[in-house]
Amino acid sequence: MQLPFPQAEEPDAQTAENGRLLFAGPSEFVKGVVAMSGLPPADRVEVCFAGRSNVGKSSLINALTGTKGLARASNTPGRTQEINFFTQGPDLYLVDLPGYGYANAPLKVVEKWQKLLKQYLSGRQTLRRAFVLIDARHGVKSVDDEIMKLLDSSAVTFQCVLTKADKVKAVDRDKVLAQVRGALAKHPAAYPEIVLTSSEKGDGIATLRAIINSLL
Ligand SMILES: Nc1nc2c(ncn2[C@@H]2O[C@H](COP(=O)(O)OP(=O)(O)OP(=O)(O)O)[C@@H](O)[C@H]2O)c(=O)[nH]1
Ligand SMILES: [Mg+2]
Repeated sequence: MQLPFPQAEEPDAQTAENGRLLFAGPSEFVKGVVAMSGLPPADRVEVCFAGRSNVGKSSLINALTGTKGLARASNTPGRTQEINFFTQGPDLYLVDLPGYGYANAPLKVVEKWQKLLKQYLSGRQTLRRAFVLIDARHGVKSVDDEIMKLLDSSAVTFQCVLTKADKVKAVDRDKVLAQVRGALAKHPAAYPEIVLTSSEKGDGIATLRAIINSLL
């Protein structure tokens, strides 16, 4: 029986190669945006990486692009405070979003990010897919569910990416996968495949590259 929300299959050799080639090209930081008025022109396909603080958004962008210091990754939750735009070749923007669900910052600041995040997720014409990152140890939390609802109502297709797969044992991972599948089933905008990744070990990176390439 096919499970709902199966794990994405590994790409065949040609598809994987196309994905590799896309990310073999240069990636460059474009700008960090703090207001909708600052967004770069919507002149290419865009994918974004959303998720709770510290889930591994910036690390995943670094792993995809093979550029360690491109997106700033850190031990301090709430590190990425702007919407950061990166180009990957001439046809694609990778967008690193500020984490949500981080309470340990001044309320005013948190509210400002959340507002911008919501405006961006619901109002960007060229946003082709949102990757919603979920820690493979923790599963979907209520803040994730809220973001998923927002994406449903904005009709932005989102795909769930489990992060830090290297930190979880197989049995625990399967429990979390079941929880994630149950949560995704409630969201019409959820793309029906999950990608399991480790930015540390490289798991799932070739698969994700191929998926992103397929959106161009
Ligand atoms: N073991 C392991 N650690 C990871 C992985 N991905 C990220 N981390 C660690 O998790 C921490 C947070 O990673 P970031 O990439 O900064 O997370 P973020 O989602 O961008 O965080 P904010 O910008 O604060 O929202 C860092 O210490 C990373 O080294 C992974 O695949 N495996
Ligand atoms: Mg970050």
